[in-house]
Amino acid sequence: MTTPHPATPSDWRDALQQTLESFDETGGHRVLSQVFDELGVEDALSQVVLPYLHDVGERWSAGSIGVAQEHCASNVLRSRLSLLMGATERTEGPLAVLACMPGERHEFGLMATAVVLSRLGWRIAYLGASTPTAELVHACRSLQPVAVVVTAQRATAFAAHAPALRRLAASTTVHLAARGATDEMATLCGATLLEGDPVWAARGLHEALGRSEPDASESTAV
Ligand code: B12
Repeated sequence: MTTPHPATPSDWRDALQQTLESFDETGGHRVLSQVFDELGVEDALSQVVLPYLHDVGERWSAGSIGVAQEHCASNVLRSRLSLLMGATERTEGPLAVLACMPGERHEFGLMATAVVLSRLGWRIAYLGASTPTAELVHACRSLQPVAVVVTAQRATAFAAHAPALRRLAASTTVHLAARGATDEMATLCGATLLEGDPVWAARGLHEALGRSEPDASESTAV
């Protein structure tokens, strides 16, 4: 029996579930190559990969899959997003510094934003999971980015570092994103909220800073 070719975003997510959650990493990579190819990177991230991650978490918290399956799926997706982040080497373009707040290890949303900004012509300094605030400030002092995006699942992660974020916001635009980012936190930190899904948020950030359309010829799916 052959598996039907996925036709809808839900079919693609099912295909990821069938491969990654039975530890078939090769099959999972194959599905990812196909979906990036067929839907394009942005739609594949927005409609398939990020919602799939959400579903994985729901299955894991409902006990229908174990932590090993969740880790296997996460690792394959992380390696793929890392490849996409490195797919464009730029020496010009606005620079964004992206980091998760201290203690925060959920980084897929931030990685997706990095991928999209990069494809829109930005240079990215990706500092990744659980970045100490002092290191973030130090990096920004030397890199002088146009924008800084910081993420946290919990609002308290922003609140605990509000003074440092406020100081940073005096020299660049600081954007708070992900579940912990609220109006209250943005006000407290002198920052701006970056709302919506990571793909749309990247487009919004790009438009807000008045940049031109992407040079799609430089971007390749991996
Ligand atoms: C993968 C994953 C992990 C991985 C992360 C690996 C990695 N390198 O990122 C690992 C295994 C490390 C992990 C650890 C933990 N996790 Co976890 N994890 C997940 C999972 C399955 C996917 C998260 C994800 O990336 N989703 C994709 C993002 C894009 O979707 P989202 O989180 O819904 O975000 C939405 C918005 O907030 C926004 N957004 C998110 N990020 C960004 C970034 C930007 C820039 C923008 C603009 C927008 C944006 O976009 C999304 C809407 O489209 C979720 C399940 C879920 N339901 O989300 C659980 C989940 C987030 N984890 C959870 C928990 C409890 C934990 C742990 C505490 C488990 C434990 N006991 O150790 C630890 C905490 C680690 C830490 N200190 O941060 C809970 C959180 C519950 C809560 N409300 O706080 C969830 C929801 C699982 C669940 N159903 O219980 N986790």
